Amino acid sequence: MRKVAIVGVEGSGKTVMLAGLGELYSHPDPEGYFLCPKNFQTASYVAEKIARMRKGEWPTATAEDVLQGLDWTLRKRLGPGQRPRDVCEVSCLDFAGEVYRLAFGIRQGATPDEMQDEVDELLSYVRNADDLIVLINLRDIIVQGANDPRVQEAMWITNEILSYALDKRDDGRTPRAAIVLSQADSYAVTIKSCGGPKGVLARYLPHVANNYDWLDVLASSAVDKTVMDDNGNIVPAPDFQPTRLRVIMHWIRAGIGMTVRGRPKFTPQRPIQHQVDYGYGAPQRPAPLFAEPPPPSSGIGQFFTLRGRKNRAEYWKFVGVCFLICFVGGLLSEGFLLPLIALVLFWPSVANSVRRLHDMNRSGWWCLMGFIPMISWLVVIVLGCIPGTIGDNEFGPEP
Ligand SMILES: Nc1nc2c(ncn2[C@@H]2O[C@H](COP(=O)(O)OP(=O)(O)OP(=O)(O)O)[C@@H](O)[C@H]2O)c(=O)[nH]1
Ligand SMILES: [Mg+2]
Repeated sequence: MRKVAIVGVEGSGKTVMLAGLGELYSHPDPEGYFLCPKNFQTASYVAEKIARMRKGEWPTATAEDVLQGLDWTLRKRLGPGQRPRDVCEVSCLDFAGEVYRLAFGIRQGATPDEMQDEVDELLSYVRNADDLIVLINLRDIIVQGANDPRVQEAMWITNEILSYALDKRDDGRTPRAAIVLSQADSYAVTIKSCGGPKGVLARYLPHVANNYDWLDVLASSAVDKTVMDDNGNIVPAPDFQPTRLRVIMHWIRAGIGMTVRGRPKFTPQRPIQHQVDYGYGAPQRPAPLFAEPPPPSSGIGQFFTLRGRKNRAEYWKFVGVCFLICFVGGLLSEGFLLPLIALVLFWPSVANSVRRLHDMNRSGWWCLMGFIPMISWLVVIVLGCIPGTIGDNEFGPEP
């Protein structure tokens, strides 16, 4: 179960983002990933909010006493006729921004009795997340400005949420975390003029930028098209699509299988692909080198396939057998057979290294390092020592 906490003060865009993610991933993305609701409440929450937005209305502010649990299974479609693979479970909660004020704001400690359960639930939601997405609405910091007392408090709460969530837990784990600037559709020019989302943070919220510069900072929006309604308000266009939220799912996916014990790793191990082009040069994620379906786990095929993962024990077994074959072959034939043995073992050795790299959630291309003279032996040892990622990763289930 991957607990993804999408948090932020009131109006930061939590509800819109959660509904948008559910809607966007109700269809498989170009790589085949989709979200399958685990219960009716999740499906109806998304349907109701999206229907409202398609009518040109934003969802109403979440009421203080409403706590909506959303549970999905992230799945990946394989080839035609094949059953989709479960990647992980994603569970989120939608709280009212007002509960964040009670838990982290200046009224902290003055929580009315009837709200205590919500506040406790929120604290445990933030504290136990695997992935923490802290939303900051660009409108608040750019238009309202940090001189507005309500925005000041909102930013204080954001800071408090981050410090509470990233404080070391009893089990030594810390969540991966990202600051997401929401409503980026309205502020693309500002983002560009600041040189990207980190630049926006540095210009408008320097204290947050100074403290959390080491976190991922992304810009996103739940709608790709807006129109002005009769009252002059900007509302979603009836045919809007939440495609700009893909950046969020890519960030979540980049953490799957990532070890977060001990020293936290906040930056995705692989660069994430921003499908949203705000014009400030997004990093590109290379297409996976070896795609699904899963590799043959038995028979001779397992030594030749480049798909899937190999743990350290399997890797060393293979290296040991190769060594033995070379040693015995060299002895018996006084070296005459060695070139032939090398030829036969070449591809299985490459496959062995590539699958070990996959176990570490690294691209198989790294095995080319093994062809550099002098360090190839070092590569063999390093590949056999680094532990694989825990749980599923981009290349398949844990071996
Ligand atoms: N243009 C645009 N506006 C957005 C976007 N996301 C949020 N907004 C604006 O921000 C407002 C608040 O969004 P919500 O999702 O309701 O915020 P929330 O965090 O759930 O707020 P509470 O329920 O009060 O805690 C919306 O009514 C929109 O005006 C977006 O992607 N694009
Ligand atoms: Mg809400």
